[in-house]
Amino acid sequence: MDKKSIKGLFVLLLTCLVIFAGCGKSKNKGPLVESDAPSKVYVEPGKYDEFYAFVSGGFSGQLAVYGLPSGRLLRVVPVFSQNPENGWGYTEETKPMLNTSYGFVPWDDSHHSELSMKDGVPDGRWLFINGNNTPRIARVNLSTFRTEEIIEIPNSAGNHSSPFITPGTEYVVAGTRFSIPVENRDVPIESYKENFKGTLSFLKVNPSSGEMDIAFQLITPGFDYDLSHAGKGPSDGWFFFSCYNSEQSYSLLEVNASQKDKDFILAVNWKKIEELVAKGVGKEMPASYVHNVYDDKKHSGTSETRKSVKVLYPNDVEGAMYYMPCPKSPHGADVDPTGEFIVGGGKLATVIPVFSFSKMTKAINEKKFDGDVEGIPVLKYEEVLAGEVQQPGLGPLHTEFDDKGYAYTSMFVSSEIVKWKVDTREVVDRLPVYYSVGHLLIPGGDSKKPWGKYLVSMNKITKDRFLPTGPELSQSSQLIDISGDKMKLLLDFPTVGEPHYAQAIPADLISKNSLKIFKIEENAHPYGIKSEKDARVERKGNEVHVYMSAIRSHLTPDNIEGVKVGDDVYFHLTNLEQDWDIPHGFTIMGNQNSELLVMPGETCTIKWTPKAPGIYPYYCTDFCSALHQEMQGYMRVSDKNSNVQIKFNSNQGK
Ligand code: RUQ
Ligand code: CUA
Repeated sequence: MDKKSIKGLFVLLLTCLVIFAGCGKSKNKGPLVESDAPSKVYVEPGKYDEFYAFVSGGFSGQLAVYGLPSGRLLRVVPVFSQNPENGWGYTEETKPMLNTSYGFVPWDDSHHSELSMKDGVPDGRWLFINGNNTPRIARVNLSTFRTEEIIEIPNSAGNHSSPFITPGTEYVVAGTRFSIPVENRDVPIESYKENFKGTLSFLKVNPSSGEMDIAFQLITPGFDYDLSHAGKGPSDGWFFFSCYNSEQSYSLLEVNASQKDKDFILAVNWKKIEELVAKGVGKEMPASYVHNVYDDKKHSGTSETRKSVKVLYPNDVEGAMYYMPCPKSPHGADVDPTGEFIVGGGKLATVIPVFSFSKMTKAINEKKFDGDVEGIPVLKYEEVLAGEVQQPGLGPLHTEFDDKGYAYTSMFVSSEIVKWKVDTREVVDRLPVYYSVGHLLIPGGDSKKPWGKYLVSMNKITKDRFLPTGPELSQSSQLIDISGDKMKLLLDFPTVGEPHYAQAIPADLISKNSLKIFKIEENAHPYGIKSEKDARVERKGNEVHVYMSAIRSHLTPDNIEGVKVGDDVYFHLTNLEQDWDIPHGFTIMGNQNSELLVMPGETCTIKWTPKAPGIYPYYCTDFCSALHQEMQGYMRVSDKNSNVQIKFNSNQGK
């Protein structure tokens, strides 16, 4: 949610909140839930949830995984931010994953999680998530729940309309929120109109490995490209990007970018552009961006810099891009399950415009244009509009769909979810949420076949929903039953970071493929060992490599001598366990790095540079066994000039 741009209305909302909060010391904030609500969210001990929900972390930069309907937090998957809890971004193996053309970037702002799809339906293989600040897209493998790829997006700034995907996971997209000079260079900001451009990047996804590669980049007028969704069914082959600031202002946007009555949704015929590119249209532009891949046999990431990107301008792709006028500062651009309707969420609009794909193609064929922007024709609003949802509420942002022909739109300002019928656009139900919803999710809710049943409202303001925890409150999500005619509130649950978008999928599509261990015989880590007897310490100049094993309940070697002040010591810890859920951890006194948390069959490396002579205990940090506290060892560090030789003990003969 772009809070600033709707400040005025927001103030109004706050006033309402104040009035609301002040109007009673009642303990019941909002409607009481119905008496059957507890049984609908209660997941018996030992039983599993029905859905996995993958919730973007917003400013945490991570991805959180919850069970629905319980709202239980199952896991936080580190993506763009370092995580000392398990060493992500601290270990030698994972540091390359956070490399960018700006150097090592330990944080990002992740807004949208998007599941891979097959035939327009989430298939549970991968999850894509955007890094908003340092433009990147990450891919998480849903059998390991680990980030295995991060690719940077050149010529982009504020990678917000991303990483939405096509129905067959052919492409993920990355549209820039901030227009900037392409290529980026030193120009006066006042030269915005002349020099600043938007870019929409299409990344090809390898169907077997999932690996991404920037296929082409469209250079577009200098607007703010906010959100997007792919067409499906009849509209498969098209992509729809909402954009605001068609005023092209570069200061006081909350006022200056709200001047026009309508901004746009940009319709892009990617299939047509794909054909043009195959014919050689477009040109390579020098660019520098980084592609990082994690190999789960080598248990290591590698980072590679790429040097050019294929760009196309509007006049290269004539007949493949059209602007549809959309009231007013649109945010969400959502396509219904049939693929016929495109819903715009105008943050400041009083209606929800619903565009018709068939009318759009007709208008294109009949050239029903209202001029153009830098060569991109603008279609006439009435010619592409199916109709408007009247009086939906205030501040429509995002729309998801159920399996019964209904749409659900989040209303930030009036703080409610509004249910309406897609084909008639008539509002049939509304439910207040607490408070100020941003995105909402329905399992499969942006796909061809939504599973429906639940809706999660991800609210931006928590206020009085939970016990106070000082000035900072965790964000609140609300689970809503949408199986009947009327929406019913079931549950509030706190979430980590600041969730923006999230997606959910039936549990068995993921759980059946979930990996339990890494096979030790497949461990191809260059410093990995296959058994305790291979454990050793080697000196190479001032580098000391400790090939260490961990297995209940011993770290081998557990005594090391001959390390000197100023040495770079690399602890390569291999967990020899081959049993599910038996990690071992590692740390050493004074370690100015994170811990290691090593899964069965895996090898991880932490670098340590001792600064003073002495004895340094190390130990396993994960309570792995009855003798976990015995899983310890000593490192002797000698003076720089000492002649103590490398010496260590192994566990042989024990
Ligand atoms: S969002 S402000 Cu409404 Cu998707 Cu990021
Ligand atoms: Cu291994 Cu505790």
